[in-house]
Amino acid sequence: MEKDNQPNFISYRGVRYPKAEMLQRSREFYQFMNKRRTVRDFSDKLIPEEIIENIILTASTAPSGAHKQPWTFCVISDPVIKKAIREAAEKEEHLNYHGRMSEEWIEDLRPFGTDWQKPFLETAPYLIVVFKKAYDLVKGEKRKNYYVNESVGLATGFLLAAIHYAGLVALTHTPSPMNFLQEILKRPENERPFLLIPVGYPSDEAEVPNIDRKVLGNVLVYYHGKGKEKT
Ligand code: IYR
Repeated sequence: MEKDNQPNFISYRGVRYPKAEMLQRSREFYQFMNKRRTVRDFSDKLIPEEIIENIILTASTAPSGAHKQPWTFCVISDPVIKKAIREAAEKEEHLNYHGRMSEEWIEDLRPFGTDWQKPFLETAPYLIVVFKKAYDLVKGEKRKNYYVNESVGLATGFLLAAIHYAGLVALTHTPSPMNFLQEILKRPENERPFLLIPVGYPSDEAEVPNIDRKVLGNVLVYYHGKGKEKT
């Protein structure tokens, strides 16, 4: 085989810590992440653009199928575009809340106090619209992407963690259907909207639902063999 076809590897030792420090770091990171809450009530206070850029750089470190990084993050601060997005989203949500969603769904949403009105789409200083790229367009030619939903979901998870780490809040908003985002933002045909994420500070009066997370026993199942040693 030609040398050019060989994979190009470089050494990697990772980041390593003594065991006690690992334990402490893992506990502290959990405690920090457990403070993240989805917020729907935003302040209009501005955020430096560099913070948004660092958050998106972090999101873009996520693993992806064949390292294709099949995502685009559109950052909107233009009040005219925010208004257009709000109007289009509210039109769809009005239909959702008045017949398109099942009674069970409406009932499941009751604890969150949501309705068809989405003022945060204009109040939050930035809207980040995550697009997934079903395929890449390289000089007009289609190039396949792999595990696109998994990849973009992972990147969005990293994005939310980075937003929290910066001391900001976000809402993972899913207006449905959301093809209007592709039109308003004039995205190319290979991009499809994935999530709409308002980012900012919580308003001074912000409240969140009084809900708990599942305990470990309800999300973790061990399969220890007989030979398991406690390390
Ligand atoms: N898209 C609607 C409804 C909605 C659906 C789910 I699942 C939520 O967790 C929250 C809301 C809306 O944005 O109101």
